[in-house]
Amino acid sequence: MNETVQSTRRSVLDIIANEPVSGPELATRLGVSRAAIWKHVEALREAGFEVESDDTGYQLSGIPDYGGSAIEFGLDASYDVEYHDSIPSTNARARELAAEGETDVVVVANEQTGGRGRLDREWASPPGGLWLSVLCRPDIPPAHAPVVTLAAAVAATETVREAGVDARIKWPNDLLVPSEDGEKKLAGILTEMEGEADRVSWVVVGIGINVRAEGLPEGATGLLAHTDDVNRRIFVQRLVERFEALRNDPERVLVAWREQALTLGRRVRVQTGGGIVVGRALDVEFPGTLVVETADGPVRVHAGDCEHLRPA
Ligand code: BT5
Repeated sequence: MNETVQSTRRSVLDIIANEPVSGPELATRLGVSRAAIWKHVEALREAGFEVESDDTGYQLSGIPDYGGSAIEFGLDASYDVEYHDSIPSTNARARELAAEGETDVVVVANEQTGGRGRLDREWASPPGGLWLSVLCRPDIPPAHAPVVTLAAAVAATETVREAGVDARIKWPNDLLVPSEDGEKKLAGILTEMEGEADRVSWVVVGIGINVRAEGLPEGATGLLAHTDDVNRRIFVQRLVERFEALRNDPERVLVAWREQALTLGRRVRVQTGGGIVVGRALDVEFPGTLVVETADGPVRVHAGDCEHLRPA
């Protein structure tokens, strides 16, 4: 869909959301023909929106459960949403869009058939989950990019908690739900980017949040194991809105990250490119560095796989 069509369609929905508005009036307000209005309404119906029409005009009476237009409708952030019932990976698709010069797009899928974690690990993405990738072009140096990932982790945690599930962050960006039989992984984040020496060109932040508990590997959990109902449309909207607000406010990201962290104060074992670091996690510093108190003093870890250990 081209941009004008998409934005006109969003405007039609906004106008008919609360009261009936006639075709001619819509046409005048949006500066398009009456035939064009009719086509937009038909397209919206095909996308699952219920639009009533009578003598008083068109009025919105139902929103589809999920899908691109459904997520865009009522989204308070300037992103286009591209939806797929099934796709290999939303990150791979967002990278393609980045290569085409796009920005401010959220790719959402109901199912991924080739979902990926960090270091090319597999990410199980059965139908019904929350699999999405946000493509943006922040004006930051590549070295600051980790803070964008932390922003996504905070946004995801806050949205999950709002949905009634007690998730916390494991450094750098896993969401875990503590339970009697240990801490289970609810969500993961995979950030990919391209940049020049001093500026990021694009960032793709892939967020995977399990909804159902079935079809997941050992040690994983889904939102529905902890709450009765999840409205994925509203969930994605709130998540994207929070992410957008946070990524422009790095100071708040760190403060909020510390508040939501499960890792700080814990004994950890971090597998880094340069070896294993064991000790007590003290703090996270800008742009996302973990400070670990080891037997040889504090060590700063920039990237790695972190494991929470039992207290010594
Ligand atoms: C991550 O990697 O945690 C990042 C996952 C990012 C997934 C999103 S979904 C939307 C977007 N599109 C993509 O293709 N990816 C992103 P990592 O820290 O490397 O963790 C991967 C490990 O988690 C695997 O090796 C498994 O052990 C485990 N795992 C796999 N699928 C899982 C799931 N659905 N829930 C919990 N754990 C899982």
